[in-house]
Amino acid sequence: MTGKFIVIEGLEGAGKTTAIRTVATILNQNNICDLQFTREPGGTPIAEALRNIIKNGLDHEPLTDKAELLMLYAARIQLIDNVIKPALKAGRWVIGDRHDLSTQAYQGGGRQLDKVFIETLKTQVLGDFKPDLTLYLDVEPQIGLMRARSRGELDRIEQQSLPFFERIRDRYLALAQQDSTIAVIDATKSIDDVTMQIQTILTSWLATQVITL
Ligand code: Z5A
Repeated sequence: MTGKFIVIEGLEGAGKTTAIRTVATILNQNNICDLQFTREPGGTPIAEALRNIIKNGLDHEPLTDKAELLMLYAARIQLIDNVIKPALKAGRWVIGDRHDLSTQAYQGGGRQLDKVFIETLKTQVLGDFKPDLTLYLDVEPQIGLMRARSRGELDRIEQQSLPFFERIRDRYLALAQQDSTIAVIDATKSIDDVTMQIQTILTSWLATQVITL
């Protein structure tokens, strides 16, 4: 009896926080109540310390793109080995706020780091571990950034220019086309509409799963 790993992805301001609540509600309605929530980077003490450096830097030392990538994978494997895999093994379902697709989109698309370099690292660190289902909330960067920036101060990544976020969105969409476990949700719509889209996708996906409760 193992749990499933569902991930919510998207640009900042796409509505991941609301979507996570919606997913949890739908799972509860299907009698899946033993849930573990994670966020990336983060979710363990070491991974949270790395998150702080990735988001805010440290002592004005420039953080190189490659070091950022390595920290993301260090944080991810801490979370996978210490939290996600034990939870799945215990039959708990895991709902992740971001996972590896973020790295493919932000570091691969946004930072334009070498594809082979990222792929090699991913294979070495993660092996064949991947989410059972990813819900990608697709939003134009202008809309997402407007929503997110109304909240106040910007972190290291949020301070990037619009073309950076456009490259990320392009990469997300390209990757979603190649992977049937990634569902694209139109997140430019109202919160009610986005909730309906999630309900439809998740309900039909659940119907295809062999679930032992
Ligand atoms: N990052 C990376 O580069 N590489 C990686 O591998 C990983 C991460 C894993 C994490 O920061 C940063 O790390 C992130 C990517 C990078 N940086 N950026 N940029 P974070 O966790 O602090 O930030 P985030 O993941 O982008 O979260 P967010 O900005 O809070 O986005 P959100 O959760 O999607 O937004 P929200 O809080 O759900 O919604 C924002 C506002 O919009 C809120 O007021 C909502 O009420 C409103 N909203 C939401 N949906 C709607 C709709 N449909 N209509 C109208 N208004 C809406």
